[in-house]
Amino acid sequence: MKVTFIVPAVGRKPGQRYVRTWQMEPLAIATLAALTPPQIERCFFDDRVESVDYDVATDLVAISVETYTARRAYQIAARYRKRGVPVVMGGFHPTLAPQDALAHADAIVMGEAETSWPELLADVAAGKMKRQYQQEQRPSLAGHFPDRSIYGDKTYQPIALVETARGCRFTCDFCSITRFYKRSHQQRPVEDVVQEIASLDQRYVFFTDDNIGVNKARFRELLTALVPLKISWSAQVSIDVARDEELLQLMRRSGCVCVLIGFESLNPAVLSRMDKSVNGQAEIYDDAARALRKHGIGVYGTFVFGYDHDDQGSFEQTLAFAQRHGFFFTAFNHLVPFPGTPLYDRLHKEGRLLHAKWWLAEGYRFGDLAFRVKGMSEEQLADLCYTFRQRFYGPLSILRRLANWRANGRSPRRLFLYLSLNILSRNDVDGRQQLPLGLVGEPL
Ligand code: B12
Repeated sequence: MKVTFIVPAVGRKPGQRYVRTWQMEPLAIATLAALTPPQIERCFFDDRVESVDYDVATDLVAISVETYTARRAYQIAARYRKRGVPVVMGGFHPTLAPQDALAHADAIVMGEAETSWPELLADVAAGKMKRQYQQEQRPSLAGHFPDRSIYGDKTYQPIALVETARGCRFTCDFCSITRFYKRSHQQRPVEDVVQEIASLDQRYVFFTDDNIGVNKARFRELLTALVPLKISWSAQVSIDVARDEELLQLMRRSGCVCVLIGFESLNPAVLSRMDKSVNGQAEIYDDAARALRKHGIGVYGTFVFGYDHDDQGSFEQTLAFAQRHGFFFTAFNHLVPFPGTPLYDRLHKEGRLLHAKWWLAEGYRFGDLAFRVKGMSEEQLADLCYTFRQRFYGPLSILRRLANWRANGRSPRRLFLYLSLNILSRNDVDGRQQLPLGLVGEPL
């Protein structure tokens, strides 16, 4: 038996290179490859960095699907199913919008795949694949190591994705994680993480955890174990880590280059609406940014716009905040109603969704709003996000943010990272904007 794994792209602008900052190693595929019994032959196409060769014979196709890649996934699935090859889908979108995915797949795997995937493969071998798989309990992550040999010689960003834990306890209304993991948090043993990192070729690691600092004692244990590995790393953390000086010192010693913090908004009314209680009051933001700066830790600040209290002033204020503190990166995102989130349900109930399945809507592009915004038009909000991304990644802003020398420039390597990644992000602002979802004209 032979399985072909596929990662779909969001879409493609004719004649243009794919968004470079999105071309990262797909950890889900290495995880599934490791869970595949050795007697099963494996093949892998990554639509973001190469073309899918539909002529390569296969018995089963397994596609990893996010909401933004659903349209492209369905197009790829249609090509295989036309040839009589069964298609399985898994990942965030099939889990949170199962009926949508089932209309385009022979089977779906909902949630984590550690026990469901081997079960499905056994069913396929016995000729009795079911339509839906979902494991009852969260799997233990101990003793599981991804098989990165599946990546072959594909050209990804030179950064390894490593998990130390999955899930998040917070309940932000726009986030898919809460629903996917049902608010639970599952950790890998620190010795497994260390063993995996020691086996990697890359020395730069992005931890995929949704909040790597959620359990402070375990975070300290992990950081202490990372020190001798001499890696550089980045991860998502919640703002509360910045209150702990000793932890910040240990983070720096263990090779932390940059942390991604979901500040989301400087407006307390918006924070309360989105249920981002962990951020407390926006007035602690300056203290947190100063503490990180003092310890030479770069900040990737992410912000979201489109709540009812947002206006152009919110953008100006946010840009000034990010520049004042010399942030390494920022994301000026508009609010996205991902299916399965409380935000989606609320906007649906209020009749504000422009399309119930916006991810399949004809003509919908990356950067377009999917719901009726209050206080300005959808186009105005989309333009503001684009304009402020351009301003943040403009040449003068890049130079100005070097004033945070400790985090962004203190060594030739750090300076190189800061400049090259900012220039790359600057190029990708245009690469992503108005990116069509899927291939234009290809049937679903
Ligand atoms: C690392 C990461 C990225 C990286 C790259 C990831 C990559 N694959 O190349 C970067 C930074 C580029 C990125 C970009 C974006 N990301 Co991102 N990303 C993540 C993050 C933090 C980790 C992903 C990961 O590797 N997890 C570890 C693996 C092992 O877990 P997993 O993918 O869930 O896989 C398990 C199961 O889902 C299942 N499974 C998955 N696929 C399949 C397929 C089959 C067939 C089967 C059987 C099972 C299965 O099995 C696996 C093992 O249990 C997740 C959040 C998260 N916690 O997962 C967000 C996340 C996936 N990203 C998200 C988003 C929105 C984006 C962006 C749109 C952000 C933006 N505005 O630019 C872009 C889109 C880029 C694209 N799709 O090309 C959302 C997706 C939500 C949704 N409903 O679709 C997530 C969930 C974050 C969130 N908080 O909501 N991302």
